[in-house]
Amino acid sequence: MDSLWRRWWRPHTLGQVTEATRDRYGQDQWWKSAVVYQIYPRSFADSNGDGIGDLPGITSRLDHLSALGVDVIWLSPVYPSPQDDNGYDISDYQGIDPTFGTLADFDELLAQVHARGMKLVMDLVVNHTSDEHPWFVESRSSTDNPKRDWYWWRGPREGMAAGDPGAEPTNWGSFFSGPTWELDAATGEYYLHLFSRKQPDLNWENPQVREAVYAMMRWWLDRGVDGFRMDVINMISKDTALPDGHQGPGAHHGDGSPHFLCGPRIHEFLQEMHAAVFAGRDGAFLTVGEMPGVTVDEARLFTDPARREVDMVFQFEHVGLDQGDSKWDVRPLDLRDLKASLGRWQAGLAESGWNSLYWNNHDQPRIVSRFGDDGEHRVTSATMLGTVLHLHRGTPYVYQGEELGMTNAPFASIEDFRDIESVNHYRAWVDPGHQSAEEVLAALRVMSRDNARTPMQWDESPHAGFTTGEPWIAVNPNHATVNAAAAVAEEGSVFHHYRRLIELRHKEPAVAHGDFHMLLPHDERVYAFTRRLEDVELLVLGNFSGEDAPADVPDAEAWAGSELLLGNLPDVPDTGPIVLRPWEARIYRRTS
Ligand code: TEU
Ligand code: CA
Repeated sequence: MDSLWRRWWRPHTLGQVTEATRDRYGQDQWWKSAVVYQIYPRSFADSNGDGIGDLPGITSRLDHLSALGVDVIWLSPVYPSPQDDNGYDISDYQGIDPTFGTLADFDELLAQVHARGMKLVMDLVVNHTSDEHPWFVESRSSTDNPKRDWYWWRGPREGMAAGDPGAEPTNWGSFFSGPTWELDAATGEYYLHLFSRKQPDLNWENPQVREAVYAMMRWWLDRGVDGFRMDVINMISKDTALPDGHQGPGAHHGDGSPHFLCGPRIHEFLQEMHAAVFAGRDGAFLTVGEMPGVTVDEARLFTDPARREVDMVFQFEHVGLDQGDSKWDVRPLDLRDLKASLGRWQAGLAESGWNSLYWNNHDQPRIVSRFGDDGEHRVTSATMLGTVLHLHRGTPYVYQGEELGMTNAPFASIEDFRDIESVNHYRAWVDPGHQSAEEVLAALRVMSRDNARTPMQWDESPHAGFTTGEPWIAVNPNHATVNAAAAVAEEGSVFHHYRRLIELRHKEPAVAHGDFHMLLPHDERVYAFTRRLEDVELLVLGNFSGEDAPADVPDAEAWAGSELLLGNLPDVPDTGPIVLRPWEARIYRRTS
């Protein structure tokens, strides 16, 4: 079977990414030719049968990641937490939640990761803590507690009494439904929480808060971790005047985002963090800032190496193109919008800065169900989507299960959901009768974060080999056919295609460093672009439709006869015109 793909896969012709290559393209930016794999610990591998994934479970499955060829593991939070938002509500930053294991289990995992030549970055969640974190317990204890100003406390709105409807200090709406202010009856004041009421926001205006965070980061780096993925890090600087947000007709709350996204001191804080945590520290680290709402111009500043803020950011534009006024207002994707958006980010960060590339993470539904076809063409559309993403200029992120082509799950009723964002949305819209249960469920089935959080499908056994117990959320029944064991055994699988894409980034400098040039921007079915580095040029094609689609790229005749580096379908003709079959992808290479 592998021989079938050889015609379309000739690694020996590719240049080696040598020290020279690294130096020529920036030694300290090793992550430009790296691929990151994200693990969501609750759903990856359960080692003790309690139905919840854990650290020893991850350690037992590291060979799967080595075989895939990834360079870095991003670990979603494993710290002590009441798990109100599945660990993104931390009550102790320098420990491991007993559900996931112990610090010794963590050290063993880190040692095993490093022993396989991979790196591990932690999730840094410092826009907010858990309301059970000792810092907040102290802060809420009295208005004159030394840690009162570690959080955002305010009295009721001018002329109103605490607890009165609308007395919240601002009219901002939380990301998890409801207002962003919770009244603390004991002190008669409200505290700010952009996410759940059990995730109070830290007050980064307070230098003690910042120093405490930097000390915690140094503690993890001293323990050997290789960097941080920084949760909603562009929300840590707020407009201290706390103005109300625009509240459109019929909106339950105001939009506070203009007053806390990329706030007035955000660059100052990130530069201070870099200096306090990384400056003078030996090692090859990676930092990526999750930044909802960030623009290309802002990202160029955040990721300009000379400014020493972060190496790259997660932007959200492309994962909002099939959404209307809210993420629950689902719209069909127009491929031209996707090309326009990703094309602008490629162009915007071409000279300085750097992109992260992702289709999936623990907050997004499965891409093959979203932009692909998770039925008849599941494998072909999954491999096409991987090809198009991984050949862009930037650092690709693979979310657990993406390398298997895992799909959205068949959620039947609200009882099947676990995610606080989804459950709160359901309550907020169904209970007061704003929408029918079926209407809200229809949106949840497509967009809920729980689609990303069903257990990893290791094999066809009960519970997909994820646990011997009762999983915390149901396993997708399609694990009978969609699972790692079957994918690894099948050369034409999504797994081996991702393995080849990752090998290509390691072996062909043009993939990591080549200039990006978009083609066919107005084509509604074909995504096409080139990458050029010195005398090497690559042409990348992807058919985003279930029917044959001609790729009328310039010089198509010549390209058709050139070397096909990788395809996701066999029997590719070597003469033009180029017509792509349903969901087909091709990567051509030529030298001039
Ligand atoms: O996500 C931030 C964020 O923007 C998402 O919540 C997003 O708004 C939503 O999921 C998209 O619908 C980060 C973490 O990735 C997420 O898991 C946490 O829930 C959130 O921050 C709070 O820590
Ligand atoms: Ca477990």
